[in-house]
Amino acid sequence: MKGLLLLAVAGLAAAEDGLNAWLRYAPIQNAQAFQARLPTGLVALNTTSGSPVSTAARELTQGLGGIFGVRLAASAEPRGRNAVTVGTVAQFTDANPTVRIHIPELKEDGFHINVEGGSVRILGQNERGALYGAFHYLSLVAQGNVSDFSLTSNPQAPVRWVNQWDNTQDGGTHGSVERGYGGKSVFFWEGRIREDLTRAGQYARLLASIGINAVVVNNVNANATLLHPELMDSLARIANVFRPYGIQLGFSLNFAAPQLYGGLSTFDPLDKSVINFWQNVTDNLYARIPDMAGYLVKASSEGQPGPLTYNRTLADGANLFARTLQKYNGICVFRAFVYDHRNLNQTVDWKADRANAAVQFFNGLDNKFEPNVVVQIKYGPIDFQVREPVSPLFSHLRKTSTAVELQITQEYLGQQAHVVYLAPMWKELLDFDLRVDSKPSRLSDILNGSRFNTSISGYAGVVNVGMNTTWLGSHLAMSNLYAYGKFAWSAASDPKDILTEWIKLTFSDDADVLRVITEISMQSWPAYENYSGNLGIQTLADILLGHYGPNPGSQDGNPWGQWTRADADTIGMDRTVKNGTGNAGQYPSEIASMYENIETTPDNLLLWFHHVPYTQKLKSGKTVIQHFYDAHYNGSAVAQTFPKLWESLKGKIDKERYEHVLYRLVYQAGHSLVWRDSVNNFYLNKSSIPDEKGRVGNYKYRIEAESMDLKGYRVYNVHPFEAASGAKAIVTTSNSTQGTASTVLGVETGKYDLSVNYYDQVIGNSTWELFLDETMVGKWKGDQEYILGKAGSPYIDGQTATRITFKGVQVTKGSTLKIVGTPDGLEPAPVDYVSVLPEGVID
Ligand code: GCV
Repeated sequence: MKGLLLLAVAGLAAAEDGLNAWLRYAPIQNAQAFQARLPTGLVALNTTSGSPVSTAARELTQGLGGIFGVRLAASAEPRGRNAVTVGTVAQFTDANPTVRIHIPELKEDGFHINVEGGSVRILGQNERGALYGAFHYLSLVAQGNVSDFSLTSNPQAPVRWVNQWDNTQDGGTHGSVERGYGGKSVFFWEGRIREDLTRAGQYARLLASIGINAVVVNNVNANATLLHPELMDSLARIANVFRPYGIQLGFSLNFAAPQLYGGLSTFDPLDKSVINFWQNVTDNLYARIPDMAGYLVKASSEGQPGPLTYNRTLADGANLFARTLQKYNGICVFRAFVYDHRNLNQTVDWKADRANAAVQFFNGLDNKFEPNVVVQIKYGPIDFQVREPVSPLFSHLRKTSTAVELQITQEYLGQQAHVVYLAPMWKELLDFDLRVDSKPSRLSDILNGSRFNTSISGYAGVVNVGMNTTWLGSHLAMSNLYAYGKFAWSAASDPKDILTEWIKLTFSDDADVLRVITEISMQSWPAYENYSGNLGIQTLADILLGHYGPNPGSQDGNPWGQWTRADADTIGMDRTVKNGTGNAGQYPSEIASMYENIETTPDNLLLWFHHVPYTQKLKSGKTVIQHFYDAHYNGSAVAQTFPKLWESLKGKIDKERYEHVLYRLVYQAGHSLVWRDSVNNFYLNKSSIPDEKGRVGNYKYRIEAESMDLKGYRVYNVHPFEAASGAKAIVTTSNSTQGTASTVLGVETGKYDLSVNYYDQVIGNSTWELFLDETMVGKWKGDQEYILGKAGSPYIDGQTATRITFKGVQVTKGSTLKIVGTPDGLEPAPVDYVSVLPEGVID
C-alpha cells in the first residue's frame, strides 16, 4: 500500500496498456488521509454469482482496494454500518423491513447513493441500476470525492446501445471490424464466435460503467450464416459474458436471410413463409438468450437487401421483425440510413440529393410502425461528416420512437490516428432546436421521449473496439467512448466536465496532465474541421478508398452523393427550395427559412446549403476561398502544437502511454500538413484564385524530391495530383533497386529541422536513410501500418502521405543532403520532398 501511494505521489505511474481504460482504480494522492471516512465492510444484497449486484460488490472491493488499499470484509449486518451496501431498493427493503428510507423516484436503471462517513448505500431501481451506482460511486472516490453526499441519477432514455460493426470473418474489403481501427473483433474469429471471450467481458465492464445497456455484436452489413444453430449457441455464450454487467445482446439481421440462409425463394416481408422463417429465428434466439435486447436492421441501403426489393415500405420491413419480438419484449431498431448509391447522378440532375433520401423514404410512415420499433437515425443527413446539420428526419417522426446514431470510431474523423474529441460536436447537435411546430424541440428532448411522448427512444453509438489493448487504437480516443456513455445517460452533460473526469480516471489529477489533455482535446475538433473541410463542405477525405486522407476530388462525379459541386467558379450544394434540391425545406419552417436564406445560414454550414462563387463573402468579411486557405493553415498550425504540449508531460504519464500518444500526435501534426496542402492546392487549381497571403503553392523551405539528383529513383506523377507537393514524387526504378536522391544545400550554416515527406503504403516496409554529407541523420521504416490502426492504402496518395522530422540538425552551407531509399515488397520507397526549416518554422 505504502509503495503504491509513493508511486502515485511521485507521479511515476507504472506502465499501462490501456486495457482498464478509466477503470484503473489507481491510488490517489493523499489516499491515506481519507481512511477514516471509508467503509470497511460490504453488504451485497444479492450474492448470486453472475448477478449485476454481485458484480457491483466485486467492483467495490476491487475499486476501494486499488484506490485506497482498503480491504472490504463481507458484513453480515443487513444495514451495513460503516459498510457499503449495494443492491436494489426492493432487496434493501426485504433485508431491512423495519427501516424506512426516503429515495426520490427512480426510473428503470436509475440509482441512489447515500454516503455518510463510512456508511454508504448504493441502491438501484433494478440490479443494473445498482451496478451503475457502484461504478458511479467508485468514479467519484477515484477522483478524491469522499465527502458525505446523497444523489439520485436516472437515465434520460431506455435505449443506450452500442453497435459493433464486427464481421464474422477477417479479410474482404473491411477486415475483421468494418471501420474498426483497434484490431480484430473481440467477438468473432474465422466465421465463429471466439472461444475465449475474456475481452468481450472486459468490454461489457467498461460499457456498464458508463451506463450502456446493450451491444449489437455483429455488423449491420450482416452475415446470414450467424443463424446457424451452432452459432446461435455461441451467441448465447456472449450473452452469458455480458449478463453480469447488465448488458443485453443485440443482433443485426440480413434482410435476405430467408433466401440466403433459409432456402426460401423470397424474402418479401409480407410473404407468409418469410414471416414464419423470422418468427422461428426469433424463437430460437430467445430460447437461447431469453433477455436478448432485440434486432438491428440495415435494409435497402448500400446494396443491402430490404423491403424495397418487393415494393414494400420500410415500415413493412421493420414490422416484420418487430412482431416476432413482441412476445419477448424485444425491440427492432431499424436504421434510417437508406439511400440509393447507384443511380444518383449529379450531372443530369441538379436536384438530386442523397441528403433528401431518409425523409423521402420514411415519408408517410410515421404512424405505420409497430410500437416496439425504434428508427435509428445518423446525426446528419449524409454520413458522420465533420460538420452536418441535424438530420431533418428527427422532426418528421413524431409517433415513432427514434434513436440518434453517433460514431465513436472516427471513420471520417481521423481514424484514431488524429486526436478528435467528439463530445463538443455531439453537444452542439443534441442542443440543436429543430423548432417543430415553432415549439422548443431540442434534439435531446426528442431522444429522451419528452418532445413527442415516445417511449423507447435513445442513443446508439457505433464503437468498433478491437483486440488492441487500447480498445479503439489510441488512448486519447477513449474519451469519446466515455463521453458517449455520459451523453446517452444525460444530454445535459458538459463536454469539458466529462473530459476532466475522464482524464482524472484515465491518467491522473495532476494539474499539468489535466491542462494539457484538456487543451489538446478541446481544440481538436475545430482544428480537424479546419484542416479537413470547413464551411459545411464535409470532410474532404477519400470517399472511394479508406475515408481517411485528403482527396477532395473524390466527392464528386460518382453516385455516392457526397457532392461538393466544385467547379472553376463556384462550390457547394444548393439545397434551397427556391433553386436547389429542396433539402432545406425538409426542416420545420423556422429552421427551413434559416437554411434557405444565405444571410441566416451559419457560415459553418454555408456550403452544405448553398452553391456560391469562391468570392462569396462570409460574415467575417472573408471570401470563401480565402477562408478555406486560412482555415487549413490555422487548423494544421494548431495540430503542430499538440506534440510539444504532450512532451511537457514527460514523466507524468507512464512511459508506455506517453510514447504511444506522442507517436500519434507527431504523426497527426505531419498529416495535418498533408491535409492543408492537398485541399488548398486542389482549390487553388480549381479556382485559380491565389492565396492573399501567398502561402498556397509557394513553399520556400522545400526541396522537391523530383528536382534532386536521382540514381535508382525516377519521377512519379501522383494521383490525385494534390497529394504530392508539385504533383510529383520519386519512386525507385524497380522494387529491388536502391534509390538515391541528393542535393547540395544552399542554406546558411546553422541548426535546422529537417522534415522528409514520404509515403508509407501497405504493400511493403521500405527503409529510408537521411544523410548530410556522409553522416547519417536518421533511418526509418515504412511500418506505420503496424502502428496506426487507420485504413491502409496501397497507393501513393493522401492516405499514405506522411512526414518525419529530425529536429535541431546542424547543417553546413554547401553540404550534400542525401536520401537513400530501399524498397521492400511492392513499396518503392517513395519520397515527396524535404523541408529544411529554420528552427521554429513549420512548413
Ligand atoms: C457498416 C458508411 C460506412 C460503411 C457503413 C455504412 C453504414 O457508408 O462507410 O462502412 O457500413 O456507413 O452506416 O451502414
